Amino acid sequence: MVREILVWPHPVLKEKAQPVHVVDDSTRALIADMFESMHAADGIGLAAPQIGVLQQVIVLDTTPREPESKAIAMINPEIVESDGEIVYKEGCLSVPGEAEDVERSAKVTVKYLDEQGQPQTLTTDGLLAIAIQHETDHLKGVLFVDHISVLKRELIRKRMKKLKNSIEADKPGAAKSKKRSTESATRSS
Ligand code: GNR
Ligand code: NI
Repeated sequence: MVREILVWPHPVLKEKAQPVHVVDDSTRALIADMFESMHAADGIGLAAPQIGVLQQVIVLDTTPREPESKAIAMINPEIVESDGEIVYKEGCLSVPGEAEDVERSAKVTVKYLDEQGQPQTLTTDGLLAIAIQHETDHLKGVLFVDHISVLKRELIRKRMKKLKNSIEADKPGAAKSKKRSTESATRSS
């Protein structure tokens, strides 16, 4: 089932996710929903808090268009080693339409449980390493906007407010709020 992705600054996105104690069918159902929601939104990663679930679960697929897509699910992921630096223009499904340079480690080693509850270790670099850091940040209540300047963050906050107002104005039976959203859009631009 495709789930709704929360948009920053939704309060749940700032919360810490809890570790998964038992990997069972409910965990695997959550992972299936996360893959479906990520692919529907054209993302390369998704963390459970983005669909309102405060559990330490992330999914990744940095090559969704390739026939041999390397889709990975990680439960309780922990970065145990980091090396080097890389700057990359990051986006986030919870901050739609925005992208900013973020500095990350170039190479990471991550320990996690797979969908069978088996412990795994992966060392990787490139976009996958960036995505792993982006997703593990989500589990700590941290978004890419927390890595950029206050000025840029506050500009994005204003644009997210406008976006929220315009979405609410488009909902059925919200004819009155449409006028308000136009006013606030005018004020803040
Ligand atoms: O789809 C996504 N693209 C992306 C691009 C650069 C760096 C990180 C990402 S992750 C993002 C999906 C998302 O929001 N995951 O939490
Ligand atoms: Ni994100």
